[in-house]
Amino acid sequence: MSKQTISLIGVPTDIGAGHRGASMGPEALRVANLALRLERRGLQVVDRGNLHGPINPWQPPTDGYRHLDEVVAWNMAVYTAFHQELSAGHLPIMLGGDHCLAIGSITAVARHCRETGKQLRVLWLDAHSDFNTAQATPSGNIHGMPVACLCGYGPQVLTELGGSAPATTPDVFRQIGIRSVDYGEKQLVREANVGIYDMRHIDEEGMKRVMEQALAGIDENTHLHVSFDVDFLDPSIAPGVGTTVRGGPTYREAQLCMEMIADTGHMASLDIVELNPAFDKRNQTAKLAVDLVESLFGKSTLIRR
Ligand code: HAR
Ligand code: MN
Ligand code: MN
Ligand code: MN
Repeated sequence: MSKQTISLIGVPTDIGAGHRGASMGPEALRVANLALRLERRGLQVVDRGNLHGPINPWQPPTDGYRHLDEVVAWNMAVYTAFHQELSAGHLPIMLGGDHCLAIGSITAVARHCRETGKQLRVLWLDAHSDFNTAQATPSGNIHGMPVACLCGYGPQVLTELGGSAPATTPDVFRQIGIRSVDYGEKQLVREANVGIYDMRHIDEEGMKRVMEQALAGIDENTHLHVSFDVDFLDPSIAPGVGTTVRGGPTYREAQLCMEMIADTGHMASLDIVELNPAFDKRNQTAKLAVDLVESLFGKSTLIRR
């Protein structure tokens, strides 16, 4: 079998976020040697450089959304680039950028799945469930809305980014690490029946059982997409994000989570988002993210099983 090719796609924007600085995420991940670390795992890595898009005008919301036009422009660029890499048989990694960009990446993945007859599963590693709507959002920040948009709840320019229908449905999602859901958002995720493994669930059952449940049913025909919002991690180890929420997974819990995903052998695309170097110290959060991504690609602490 030929070497798996990984394509890195930088998306330097904070257009959907409530703090400036996630636009510096792609470079922080490069400086933390993401490409070299993956190459050392025997993978072929091509860095496609950065996508381009509108500047952040830093405006208040209109009709419940901040920067909707700019968010659409950036997501169209992500959608096109991601789909191109998937069609070429590559494993794309989006270097975000804030989490609104997952609308573009996952819309592309969903299209690729329709074209190849694959079953989509999305693991959403995050402190937040990102299921807000214009009515429910406390902020208008679209990085709090991507899962809702992907499931058809949101402005048509985002819900139909890839054509005439929503990209996917709530049943493909498994959310891990959730501990901050807004009032109206909570009703929405309940109604939509999104698969949520919140921190309470992780505390009570342990990361191992939670991951067994979240990964259940994955088989040869599954395209597994991992959307890794760095604020998933406990802020004591990952301060370099815009929206820290205490009470997240420890280093060892996060590592186990990543190793169990790697063990499936079916991860076929990845987002690394919400890394914000403006809040970081000595690039430690980028280095931690790279370390955990190595685990996602099979670096293991196991001696033998
Ligand atoms: N739920 C809040 C809002 O909608 C905060 C969302 C923060 N989102 C992220 N991505 N950082 O998960 O404004
Ligand atoms: Mn494929
Ligand atoms: Mn998020
Ligand atoms: Mn988050």
